[in-house]
Amino acid sequence: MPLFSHNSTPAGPPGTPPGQGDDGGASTTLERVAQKTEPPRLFQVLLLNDDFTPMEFVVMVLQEYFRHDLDTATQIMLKIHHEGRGVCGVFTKDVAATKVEMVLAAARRAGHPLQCTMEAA
Ligand code: TYC
Repeated sequence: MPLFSHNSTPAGPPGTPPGQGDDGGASTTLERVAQKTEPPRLFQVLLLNDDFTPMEFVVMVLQEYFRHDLDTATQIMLKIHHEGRGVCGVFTKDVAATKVEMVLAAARRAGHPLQCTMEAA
């Protein structure tokens, strides 16, 4: 959707108000067109519990990839440990997908089976 719609013929010199150009009576009018931009859809990034990934590694992931402080990261990790899954953060689709890939890559590099996924918020 364009920012402006305009009807016919050029305007007058710079600074000439719309519709008052020396255009032989044919005027140009700029109208504001209502913008319809939907807010981006948001996605939760989740970590899943397992029996093998060390708690310290999960806390490190929550600090390094989701910028949580140590206390918050520890609380989220314990919630996942007890409830099976937990939200690391909420992001636009591309950012969420990148976080998932980075966490999975870090877990595989370290030899841990940690699972990370995303779902519509
Ligand atoms: N359950 C794991 C353990 O006891 C810790 C853990 C927490 C693993 C959160 C994954 O997403 C996870 N070592």
